[in-house]
Amino acid sequence: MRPAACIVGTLLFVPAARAQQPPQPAFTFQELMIPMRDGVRLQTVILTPTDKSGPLPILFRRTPYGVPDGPVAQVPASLKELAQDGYILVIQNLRGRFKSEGVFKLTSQVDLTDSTATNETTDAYDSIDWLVQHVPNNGKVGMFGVSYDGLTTALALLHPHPALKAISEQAAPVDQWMNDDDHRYGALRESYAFEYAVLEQADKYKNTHFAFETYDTYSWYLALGPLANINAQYLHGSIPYWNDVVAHPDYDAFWKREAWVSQLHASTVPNLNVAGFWDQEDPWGPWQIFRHAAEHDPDHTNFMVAGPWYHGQWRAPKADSIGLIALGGHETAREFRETIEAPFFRYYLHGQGEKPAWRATTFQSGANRWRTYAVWPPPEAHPTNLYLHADGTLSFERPRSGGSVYREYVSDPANPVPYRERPISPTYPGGDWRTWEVQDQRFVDQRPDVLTFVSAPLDHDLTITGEVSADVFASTSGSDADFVVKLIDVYPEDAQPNAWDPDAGPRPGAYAQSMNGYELPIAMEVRRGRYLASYEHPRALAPNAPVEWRIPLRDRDHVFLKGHRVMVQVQSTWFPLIDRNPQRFVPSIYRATAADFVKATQRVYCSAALASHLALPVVR
Ligand code: PG9
Repeated sequence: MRPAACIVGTLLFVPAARAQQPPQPAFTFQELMIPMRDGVRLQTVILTPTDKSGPLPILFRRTPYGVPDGPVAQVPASLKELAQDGYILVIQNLRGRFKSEGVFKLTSQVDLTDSTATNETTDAYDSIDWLVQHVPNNGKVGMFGVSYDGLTTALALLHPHPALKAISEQAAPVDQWMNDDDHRYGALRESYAFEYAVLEQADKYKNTHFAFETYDTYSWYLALGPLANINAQYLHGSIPYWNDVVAHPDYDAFWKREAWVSQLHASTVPNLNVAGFWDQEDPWGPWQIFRHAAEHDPDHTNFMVAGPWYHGQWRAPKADSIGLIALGGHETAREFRETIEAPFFRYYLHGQGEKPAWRATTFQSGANRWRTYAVWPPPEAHPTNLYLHADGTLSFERPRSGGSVYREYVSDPANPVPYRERPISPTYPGGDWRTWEVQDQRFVDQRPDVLTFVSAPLDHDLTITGEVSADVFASTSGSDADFVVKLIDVYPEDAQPNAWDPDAGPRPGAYAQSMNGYELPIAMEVRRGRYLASYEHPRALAPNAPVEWRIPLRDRDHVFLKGHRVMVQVQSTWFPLIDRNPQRFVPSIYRATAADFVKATQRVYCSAALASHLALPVVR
């Protein structure tokens, strides 16, 4: 087996050497090169269960991260529930990765009008065509996978092979300029886009981790300065995907072609979409696929599942907590696989059991319970405005004061707000990247460049189910700016009893391991001023003129419990997650020079006329 790499797909298999040896391996192992329509051959591993007989369905996963390179002794924990039903597992390296021939372009572009083109959709089609003819099977193929493997799964929807009877795309991105891994509404996810491009394009035969020479990557990115230095000092144009990012700052034809989901307008194959509410990489794509497929779904084959998970956590053995946040005794990952995922594939690929009776299932955080919905969002959720007030409070009452009422701060690109507590580890492997979205936000709420608004303790539970958004009226003294909005659940000061002897006090490190006063992010997002009026044609902001910033905060299902408080934080840097906005308008931030980065005074308005607020889908 290939040594475990960092990526979620590899969670699916553990090296045989480290596992306890059962009397016989769980699967027979076969490695083949499957030919595509243009003659390129893709490295493919076929694992056939040794404890099942009869024609079985095929479960197919396509990955850029590597396939097992030897017999798999045991069924991995993440597949135990599925494996009980019996599937031939097929895992394939994408074109240009590892032993697969061709070139890996790190692209989602699919041109269905070009009959000579190859792409992830045609490679899936050709592989399935070959598999059903050459591997004894029951005529039914499923695809599934997390993240890139979810993307290759979802791309099969654009022209599915007739034998493809069910898929589960899990955390698949759909438009890398608009959201998910690489940008948020055009704001570059600097650390991710750079480190991921190196990971996958520095060496065909491995996943490469950029060698930072500074321990705290916050310091490394700050010392790096303008983005142009990435190529000038480190990559020297050697990473094609990074070159594309730099060459296409705006939402141009290149990115619109990458936004493959714009071609999806029907549920073409039964699909279980899976998303994590705290997915630090691809939280948005699955909801878009779900919505696009719902445009035409007469047979009701398009389903949505969302849970309290970081990227791919639903494949962990249990997921009974995320970071410090306990999930009410539920083993949410195991429960998802046992009661949702395995029955879904059992129904469509084995013809046993029943079709899901719901359209969406969520694990509702706060209340910590599974919920099913016949429609999403549920009709009983009503958009309700939660207003930011100039005294730092939050309430459902609209501010009454007229005139120019605001709070302000100075945003300094030379001293950006860290997105998580320093020192910040590289994105991969290991480190704290996976759980940063549940990190206690007290580490920044006293900074002079972070505004905090907080409600009174709630006198009843507040349930939000559906799409959340922020509508902030704000100005900058510069000519470009970012605004980041965070919706936070503040736990009571006595949320849990102290777990230490009162005389001895807490062990070192234990005091911070408590939910008392914890500030748990529920939703966070950024928007970049240059793209407020147009994603295609960036424009400078007029200095000191308040404008409306609509900031989508995605689909949620959360209960702020009685006694908790609701908090909103607003800031203008989020580093190095998001690159620093120079705050002076330049035609392309990739060509900004150090002199372009200037301090700016940001104002957030809280008056009757300019009533900044969050729109919450409140269930009464
Ligand atoms: N988030 C990763 C990714 C998916 C698709 C494109 C680029 C990156 C992943 O975990 O696979």
